[in-house]
Amino acid sequence: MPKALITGITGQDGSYLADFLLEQNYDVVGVIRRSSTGNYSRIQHIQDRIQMVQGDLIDLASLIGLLEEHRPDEVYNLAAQSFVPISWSQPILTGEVTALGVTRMLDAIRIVDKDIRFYQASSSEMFGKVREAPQREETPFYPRSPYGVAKVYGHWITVNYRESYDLFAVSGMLFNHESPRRGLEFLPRKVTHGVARIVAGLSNELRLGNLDSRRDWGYAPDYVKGMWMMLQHDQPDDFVLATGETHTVGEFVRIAFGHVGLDWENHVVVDPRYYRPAEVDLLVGDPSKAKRILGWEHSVSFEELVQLMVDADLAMLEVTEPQRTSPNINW
Ligand code: NAP
Ligand code: G4F
Repeated sequence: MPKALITGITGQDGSYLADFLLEQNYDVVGVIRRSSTGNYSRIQHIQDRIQMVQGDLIDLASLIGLLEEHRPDEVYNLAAQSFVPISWSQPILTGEVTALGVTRMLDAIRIVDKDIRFYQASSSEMFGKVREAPQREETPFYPRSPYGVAKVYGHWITVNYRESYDLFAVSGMLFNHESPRRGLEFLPRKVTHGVARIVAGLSNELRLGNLDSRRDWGYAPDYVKGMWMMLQHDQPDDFVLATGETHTVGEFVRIAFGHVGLDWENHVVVDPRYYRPAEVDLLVGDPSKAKRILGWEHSVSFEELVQLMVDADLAMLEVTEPQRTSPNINW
């Protein structure tokens, strides 16, 4: 049975990757950082099928200890301070975890067992103020946030350890991917959860920032499969995973509200509090290398994604069908 160690297993991607690897009959070890609250809601359903172990990307000794004790075949480094706005208010923490954390894990692998295959969760945020569209593996980076800068470091240190120490280390350059397990602070989930709250009568408005930026949005379970495919390939290499389509935040909002028969303009308030010091205006990826070499493709369209997320949030708030579809609800 192959063994995988996942950092960030309590996050959106870590939880879907654990689901996927269990289906492939992996032994899954999930790294949890010490917390007084212990929020494991995304992995509750598989808690008895995975090993949860304590470790932190800030602490090299904890990573070396975990690799020595569990001897994984594959390490998926998904842990990060991943919320872009926080990276301006906590830039050093973001650098410690999202940038230097990658070096700590790579060093732990170099010290303990150079045969461990390593996946780094790189990001389309590295392209930032984009130099070309669509963005591909060779597109030059121009990050626009401390988070993006940290991810550029994580990408290059992964390439560097591959070339310096002959590690099987790969960087997945993933465009935005979403799901009902997405954190509530990210735009897509903020919108779909906000719509469900309005339908449930818990609120009447949704305050958002820039409606004009464009993203290439896909469905998270498709993307975690792509991570695994990269580690099964015979050569370590870097890949873009994306849908190849781009949509504005405004389009996401319109479809989400439209799905429950509401006009977004009656509910959305643009609040400059959510504007960013520097914005990434346009992301659209070219996934053709991943398709050609790995056979990877996305399976859920943009519209399907928005709708499945709204439906999941409605179900979570236990909103019934008549309430959802009736345009005559008195808010
Ligand atoms: P997420 O939901 O924010 O999860 C982040 C995970 O990192 C959580 O499990 C968190 O643990 C853990 N973590 C944070 N700091 C840590 C530390 N110091 N030591 C150990 N673990 C720590 O992120 P996601 O959406 O699943 O994304 C997964 C990875 O892909 C991230 O690296 C992200 O930057 C990258 N990425 C995401 C996207 C996307 O669209 N989702 C696109 C490109 C790249 P707690 O639960 O304890 O907070
Ligand atoms: O959903 P977002 O917060 O995601 P963002 O910044 O694109 O980053 C996500 O995707 C990256 C991959 O490209 C990951 F690396 C990263 O970890 C994260 O998962 O914001 C999307 C867009 C932005 O342009 C933002 O300005 O939505 C805009 N937006 C407008 N109003 C808002 C809001 N974003 C948030 N979070 N909240 C708002 O109220």
